[in-house]
Parts: sequence; C-alpha cells; structure tokens
Amino acid sequence: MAEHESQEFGKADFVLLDSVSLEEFMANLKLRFEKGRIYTYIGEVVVSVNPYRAMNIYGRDTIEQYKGRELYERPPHLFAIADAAYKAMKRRNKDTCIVISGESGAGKTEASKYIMQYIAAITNPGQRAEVERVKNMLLKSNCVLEAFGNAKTNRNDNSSRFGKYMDINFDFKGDPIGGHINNYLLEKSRVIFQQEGERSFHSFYQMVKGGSESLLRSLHVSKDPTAYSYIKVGGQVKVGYHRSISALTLCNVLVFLYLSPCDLSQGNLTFGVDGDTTLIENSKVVAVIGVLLATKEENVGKALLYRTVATGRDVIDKQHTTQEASYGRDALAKAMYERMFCWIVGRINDVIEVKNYDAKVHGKNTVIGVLDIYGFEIFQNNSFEQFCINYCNEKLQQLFIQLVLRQEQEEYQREGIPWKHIDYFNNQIIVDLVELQHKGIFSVLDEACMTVGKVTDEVFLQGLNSKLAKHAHYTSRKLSPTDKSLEFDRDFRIRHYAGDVVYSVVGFIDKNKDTLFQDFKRLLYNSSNPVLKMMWPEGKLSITEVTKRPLTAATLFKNSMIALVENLACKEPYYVRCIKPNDVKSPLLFEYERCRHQVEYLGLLENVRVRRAGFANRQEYPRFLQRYKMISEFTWPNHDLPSDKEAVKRLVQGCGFEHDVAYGKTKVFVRTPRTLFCLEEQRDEMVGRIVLFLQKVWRGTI
Ligand code: AD9
Ligand code: MG
Repeated sequence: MAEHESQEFGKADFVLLDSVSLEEFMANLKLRFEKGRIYTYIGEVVVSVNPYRAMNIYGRDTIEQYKGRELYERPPHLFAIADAAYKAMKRRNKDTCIVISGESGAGKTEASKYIMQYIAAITNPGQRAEVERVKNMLLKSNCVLEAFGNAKTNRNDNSSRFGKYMDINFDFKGDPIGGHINNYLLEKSRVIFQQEGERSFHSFYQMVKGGSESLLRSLHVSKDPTAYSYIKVGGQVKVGYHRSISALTLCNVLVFLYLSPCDLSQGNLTFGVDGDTTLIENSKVVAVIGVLLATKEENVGKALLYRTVATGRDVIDKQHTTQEASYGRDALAKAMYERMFCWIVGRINDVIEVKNYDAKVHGKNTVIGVLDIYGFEIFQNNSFEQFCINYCNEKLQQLFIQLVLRQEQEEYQREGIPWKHIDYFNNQIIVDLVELQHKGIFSVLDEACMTVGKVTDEVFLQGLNSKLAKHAHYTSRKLSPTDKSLEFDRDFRIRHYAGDVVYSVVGFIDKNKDTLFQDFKRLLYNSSNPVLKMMWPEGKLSITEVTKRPLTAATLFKNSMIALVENLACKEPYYVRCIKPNDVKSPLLFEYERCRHQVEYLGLLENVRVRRAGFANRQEYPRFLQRYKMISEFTWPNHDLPSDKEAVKRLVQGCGFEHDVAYGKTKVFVRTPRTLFCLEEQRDEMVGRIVLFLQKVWRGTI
C-alpha cells in the first residue's frame, strides 16, 4: 500500500476523515506531525506544520517522484501543489498563483523557496542557457532580498519585514523566461529602532561582521556592531542568522556600500544646543556621511540642522530644534534604506524581466505567481507596522474565503445543486473596519493627518473612538475602561480574525505622514554618486515647486493591497496554509491549543466541510461532452438527444458513475477525482483505438 494511503501516518487528506470535527482534525494533524508528516491536504489545499528541523524531503530524488504526477498519487507535499499549478499553467494555458499564508514563523518563506526550487528543477530540460540564467537569478534574488528585508523578531529569527509577490513567466514550452517582483511596505522603522530581543535587518550585521577589513575601512565602518546605536537597540547583535555576504555581490549591490554604512553612522549623530543654536555634537560623523553620500560635509550639516521654507515670496532657512533635527536624522536613515531596498528590487527586476519574447510568434506567455508575505503578528508593543501587516493578513483571509468557501457554495446554489450551506466566519467586517472610505481606520488616520496645525496621535485616537464606538471589533481604553488588556490611554484593540491585538497609537500620525524634509531629498539628488542621484529624482524640485501633498503610507499600502488581491483573484489559486506548532521553535512540541487556534481562525474545518460536501471538478456540458463523447456509443460521434445535458447524463449512466455526479443547470459536477481519472483512462484508450482505426483507413487496409 502506498504510504499516503496507510493509516499509520493518519489521513493524507482531511477530507477522508471519518467525521469532520475539530477533535478529529486535530488528532490527525498531531499524529502526522509526530510521525514527521508535515504536509496534509484538504483537497488541493496544502496544510503545512513547521517542523523546525531539517527534513530530508526536498532533494532531487523527491523532486523526481513528484514531477508530472497527479496530486493524489504521492504523499502530500509542496512539490505536488507546485506541480499542479505548473500543469494547470502549461496544459490549460492558465495563469496560476500559489498563495502562502499563516502567522509569523509558520514557514511561509521556506515554503516559497522550496516551491521555486521545484519549479526551477523541473523546467528547462533542454538546458537552454538563457533559461538557466533566468532560473539562477530568480533563486538567488531570494538571498539578496532576505539579507535586506528580513530580520530577527521575537516571533521568528528570519522574519520577512516586507511582502513579496513574485511572478514567474513561462514560454510556450513551459520554461521560465523571466519574472517580476512586487514588494510591499518594508518595515523601515526597524532601521532606527528594534524592540527588546530583536534586531535590525540582517544586512547591517552581515556587513559589520562579514565584511573584510579593507572593505570596512574604506566604508569607515567599525567591526563592532555595538558601536552603532541604531542596530543595538534590541540588545541582540549576535549574528545568529548568518548568510554569506558573497550573495550580495551577485546583483552588484553597489549602493549597499554607501547607504547602509551611512545609516549606521547617522544613528550616532547627536544634537545639542548652544544658546539659540542647534549643533551637531559629533562632527566627525558628518564628515563620514559626506564621503559616503558623495556630497560636501557642510551640505550634510546644513540639511541636518536647517529646513528651507517658503514664506510668501521669500525662501528662508529655518533652524531645527534638537528634537526636529533628531526626527529628520531618523527619517532620513529610514528613507535611505527603503529607497535602497526598492532600488535593489528594481535592479533584480531589470535582470529578470522577460526579454525578446514575441507573443505573436510564440503564443501567450503564462504566469505562476508566488506570494510570500509577512504573517499575522502580535508583539508586546504593536504599532502602525503591525497594524498594516495584520490588515494585509485580513485581506488574504478574505480572498481565501471568497475563492475557497464562498464562491464554491454560491456556484452550487446558482447551478441548483442541492446544498446545505456551511457557515464560516466572514472577516469582511474587519477588512471594512480598516479600509472603508470615510469610516475606516485608515480614513480616520488620513483625516487626522490632513488637519492643519499640530495633530497628535491622541487626536487620531479620539477620532477612532467617536467613529467606531459601536463597532464589534473595535474598542479602546476610553470605551472599555475596566478592560485589563488595555493598559494605557493610548491603546486601542482590534478583534482580528486571528486574535485580539492591542495597538498603541503612538507614532501612527508620523508614520502615516512619512515626512522627509525636502532638504534631504535635494541633498541626495545633488550627490555626485549617480546611483544615489537616480534614487531621489524628486530632489530636483526647488522649495517653491513642491506643493503636492504625497499620498500617506496607509493609503499607499491600502491601494497596493487592493491591487494585489485583484491580481491574485484573476489567477487560478493554489493554497498553502502554514501552521506554527509552538512558540519555542521546537521540532518536538505540538502545542495543542496553539495549533487548534490556528486551525480555527484559518477556517480549515470549514474548508474540509465545503470540500467534502462538494465536488472536485465541474465542467460545462458542451466541454465535458467534447472531451469524453468517444467513450459512449450514444454520444459518438454525435448525439441525437434533446440537449447536451441529456447526452452527458446518458454518457455517465453508461460508465456507471451516476452515484458520483450531480447535474447543475449549465455544468456537470464530479465529486471525486478518481472518477475523472477513470474517464480520462477510458478516453485515452478510445482515442488510441480511433487513431489506429483512422490509420488503417488511410492505408486502405479497411
Ligand atoms: V514571517 O511571517 O516572515 O515572520 P514565515 O515566513 O512564515 O514567518 P519562515 O518560513 O521564515 O516563517 O520559517 C521560520 C523558521 O522555521 C525558518 O527559519 C526555519 O528555521 C523553520 N522552518 C520553516 N519551514 C521549515 C521547513 N519546511 N523545514 C525546516 C523550517 N525548517
Ligand atoms: Mg517570511
């Protein structure tokens, strides 16, 4: 018996459980985890539990076992889902996407890398050089982006601090010919601050610890990470998560050499006062920044201490207070890192973009998208970044509901298939709470930011309280004064689909406005380093030309999420649902309650119910008939029944699959994949016979 059909390892598909209850589901998940079977299906959805240990299941031999196979032929695996997405794309010319979701540390990023490795391994049998180049770049880009965009958090030592959606383009042969990466909101505040126990982005420590003596000297960088206030805030400078710095040379990350050290140096800049004058206390640092930014030292000093403002027709230099100067310094450090990150993504895109492909000659190029985004997270202290990250996870959950739970049920209703509705929690209400025009939290935040004069985070919180007082998923200290989880006046709480999160409003206004004084933009634009100059085109504008208010961080993020969801929704989706078994990164521990919670909020049980009651496959009558009509004497070569529906009924009856099929208004629904396999087999056999017959006719032997 094949392993996945054996009882010893539990059920390979939750759909096969004897009865669908939370207890049975959990027992199966636990058994499989303990037996080292980290993947289980719900139909075509892969449920994955993070093993927290190296598994010997991703090698070349395993890849070979999954190549070209149907989902049910082998034990559940990411490779099977990757193969299914690939086959759908190749055989049916469909754009597909693989959406990987789950909370922080659940294994999304690792899964996305295995999926990409699989796709790379099974394509380009002809070893075309250009395709090999593209494949290498796609794989290596992961390394670079992780160095710059991942960091140790208290949830995950290698936590993605940006969202990533990667399209891989394929030619008509099914070989990758290019790709494109979209990145979403980098958590740039990490450049200047980390919570206790956390670190800044890996790249800083990799540079300080991994850079050669001469490189560091030329960059004026110390080998001691504790020398830098920006990257030691979290008290964790040890390079626990270490990837070789050589990966960085790959895409010629020139700017890394200038911007990261510059960020580091800047963190050490402090400001003081002398009478009415604000001063830079450690001018040596300014000199280093001047060198690194390829600009004059005095220009750096001026941009840090003054702001050019237009008053009527006059343009004057207004001196910063020490507080404003520190704010400007931090804003600059964050902005430079973020621009660098986007620039790196842009360079990778330049290298991997599809070139020389003529759709008119070669046919449409198709796409597999892989989404690996930051997972839902709750920290001791949750701010604007967590709010955005958790909103993003709400959006993805909503997409899952739409595509997997709702659309499926609606289709049965539409088609008149007898169907008992399966209830699930619809998180649209929380998505609305965040993003609805005029009433949602983002709107209230934008309104507060738009207000002229000094707006505080508290004003924003008041706005929330007055607009959302009655909302079932919102509360705050003011609205629930006796609630113990709301410790401070600045706190508000959202009841997310995945749990309650208390956010502190402190910093929301600043982070949303995301102001960077124009003086800095001009400083960078005027750098004699051409790459830096290119990164800051808006520095070209003079103070009197800058009038337009840029979109806020929240609006930009919301728009990018809406676009992402629209993009995913028009592709054929494949899902990987990742579960984190414990909070201590142990390979042995299956914390029951923690896993149960995830199974519940991910809607996995509902997924099983819909799937079990539902049908694996559906096809419109004419299409079904077209494909299988040769199997039945009533339908081959043409039928004389009153409708295609009647003909399909006749065909199915003839094959003896009546019990496994339902007839909708426009489509026939097939419950189990096995029936489809049988139909396919019979079809193959008949096609073979027909071909033989025709050959004989042509040869004149009949
Ligand atoms: V976050 O939302 O970016 O914070 P992810 O991406 O869900 O999170 P990640 O893939 O980074 O989590 O996994 C966390 C850690 O779990 C990894 O660094 C590995 O140490 C471990 N892990 C995850 N998946 C596997 C696996 N298939 N095999 C072995 C794994 N270890
Ligand atoms: Mg990740």
